[in-house]
Amino acid sequence: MANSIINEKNINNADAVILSVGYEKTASSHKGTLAGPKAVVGQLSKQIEFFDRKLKKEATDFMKIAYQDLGNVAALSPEKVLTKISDKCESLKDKFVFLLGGEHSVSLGAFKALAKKYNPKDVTILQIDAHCDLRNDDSDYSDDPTNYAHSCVMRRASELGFPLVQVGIRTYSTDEYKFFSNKKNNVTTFEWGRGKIPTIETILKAFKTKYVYITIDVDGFDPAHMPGTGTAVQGGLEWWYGIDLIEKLINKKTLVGADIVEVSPQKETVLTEYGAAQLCYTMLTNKFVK
Ligand SMILES: [Mn+2]
Repeated sequence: MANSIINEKNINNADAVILSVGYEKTASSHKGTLAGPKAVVGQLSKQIEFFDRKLKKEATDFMKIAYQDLGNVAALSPEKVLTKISDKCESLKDKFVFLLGGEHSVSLGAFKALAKKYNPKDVTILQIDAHCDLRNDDSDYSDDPTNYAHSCVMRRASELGFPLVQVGIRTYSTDEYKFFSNKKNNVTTFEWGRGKIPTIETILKAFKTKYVYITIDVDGFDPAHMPGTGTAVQGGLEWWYGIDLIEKLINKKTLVGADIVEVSPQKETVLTEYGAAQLCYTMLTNKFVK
């Protein structure tokens, strides 16, 4: 077998476990995230250079990464999938779990497991996303409403008690606007467009806890960098701004988990899955470098 960033077969020996969750049941517009995790893992295995240009080290020399697939969960209800994810994360106990979706709703499985391991008030979630995902339910656009849709995931996270820092936001509903404007909900929203783009230092100041979790919906980035996603919105994060933000946050705080969601592979280009693999690699190398 050719070498890969995923370089450890035995989970017990791994620093981190990449957990694949192909799921897209509540996706509202363009489907296709079911194939996301496999495509990202393909890029991680074959395309990512081991030599880290920033660290000037071989990543596979200092970190051991294992891989698990949650299996075929496509037909399950959102509630069942979330329980499965959260049980799986809990069973990986002391391991750093890196979740690959799937639609954004899958992150809630990781949040639920995290809420058992830590006091949610001590873990701030950085959400890079075009959308707030702060809906109470998806009844305004779905005929079969649920509280566990991708557009509700950060509302559920907030209800669990996690402080949220949202970056790249450029579309939201009245209810979402009211929710993040209410100080009691502990949501800091950095919008893109309609004003000046914040400095990275300004964003970092919004993190008041030692522990952080990063959830990246790839539509948070500009579609020029991440075209393959279900609900693309113009004018997102520039690539190196995003990388810089992630690196600085991980170097300042303690990263306790992460996910990348909403990758929907395209026929024309592998740019999105390659970008997602780069983001995954960036988070893991900055977390585990010795
Ligand atoms: Mn999202």
